[in-house]
Amino acid sequence: MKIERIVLRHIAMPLVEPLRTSFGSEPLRPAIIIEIRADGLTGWGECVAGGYPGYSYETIGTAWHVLGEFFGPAILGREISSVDDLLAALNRYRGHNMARSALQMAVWDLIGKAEGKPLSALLATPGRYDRPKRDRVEVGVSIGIQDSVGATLDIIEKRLTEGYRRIKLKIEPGWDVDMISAVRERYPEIRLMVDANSAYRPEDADHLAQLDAFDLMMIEQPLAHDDLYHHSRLRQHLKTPICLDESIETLTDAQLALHIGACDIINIKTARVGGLWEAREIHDLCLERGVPVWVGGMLETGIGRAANLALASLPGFVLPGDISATDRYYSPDIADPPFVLNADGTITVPNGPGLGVNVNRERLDDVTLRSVTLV
Ligand code: OSB
Ligand code: MG
Repeated sequence: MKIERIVLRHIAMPLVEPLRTSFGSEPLRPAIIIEIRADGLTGWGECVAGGYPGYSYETIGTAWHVLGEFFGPAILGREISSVDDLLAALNRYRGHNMARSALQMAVWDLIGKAEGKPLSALLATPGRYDRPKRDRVEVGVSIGIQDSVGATLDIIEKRLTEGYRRIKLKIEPGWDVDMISAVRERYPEIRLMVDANSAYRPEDADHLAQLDAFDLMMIEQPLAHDDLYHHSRLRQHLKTPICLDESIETLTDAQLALHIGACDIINIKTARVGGLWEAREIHDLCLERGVPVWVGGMLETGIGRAANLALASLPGFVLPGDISATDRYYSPDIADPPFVLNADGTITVPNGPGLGVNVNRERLDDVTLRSVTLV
């Protein structure tokens, strides 16, 4: 397929409920929506870089620059018929995983549409796994830092009533042991985990060990993104399993982390690792090693959410993902149909061609701040 046109749209989506983490919160979720045209087909991708370099060094501005000046031009007018072709075209560029991943998502969508296959089937090629992919995946919900313990208990109650069966709470120094203790007292049985987004230092090890009392599924990314070494030390000090998010940007990061015992679990985010291809490679490594993985979220619109669901259908994703229903994030979303929670706490994996969602162009226009067309 010859790539004929690429459109980048910088959008701002009002969040139903902003997510406060240890590095802040954004009431308007920015994203770059990529549209690529080839052979009369349209592929969609979503770049989840934030408005500021908090979770990642990438921002909407850096992604706009890199997509418009380098990654887009590298495939424009070229024959791209497989993900391999895309990887080869981008091979000479380093980093910028969120921008890279968004373009790759659009290429997977195009290929799925050209072949009439859902993304989940493209990812689970015949013979690749000895277990079948799932058609619905277990999901959980991520709850931000609230103003009070009471507000936290209320929102947990609301999420449990909605049918979520795994709760993740964002923590930071000053918002951890007492809050979690109150939550555990009220809900002794729920599947509970915490995410620190790198808010602690190695000296906090004894403090973090107090969390061992609360039967948490895991603590996600307690220490700095570039500090596998102290994660491996901390792991010796805690009973609570350690999950890495920010620290794992490549397959070799995952290999090193497992080799030195820096984590028990990995949160795989397609955007953070540079694409679905790379996400699947890390999944395959962990599957082979018996390391549990789950699909992380970046408050995606329906476009990125569809990709997350397809990824989560692979057999190694044995823990619930941060893939909540559409109404937890956007009302309305820019893609249809909305994703809804099934009665068993799962979401159904799309099975239309490619991502399996329809972008509503009118709604997309409503939230677009600027756009550029590469031809
Ligand atoms: O650390 O997992 C994180 C959102 C933005 C940046 C970082 C993170 C998150 C989430 C969102 O936790 C989870 C979701 O999309 O529901
Ligand atoms: Mg995280």
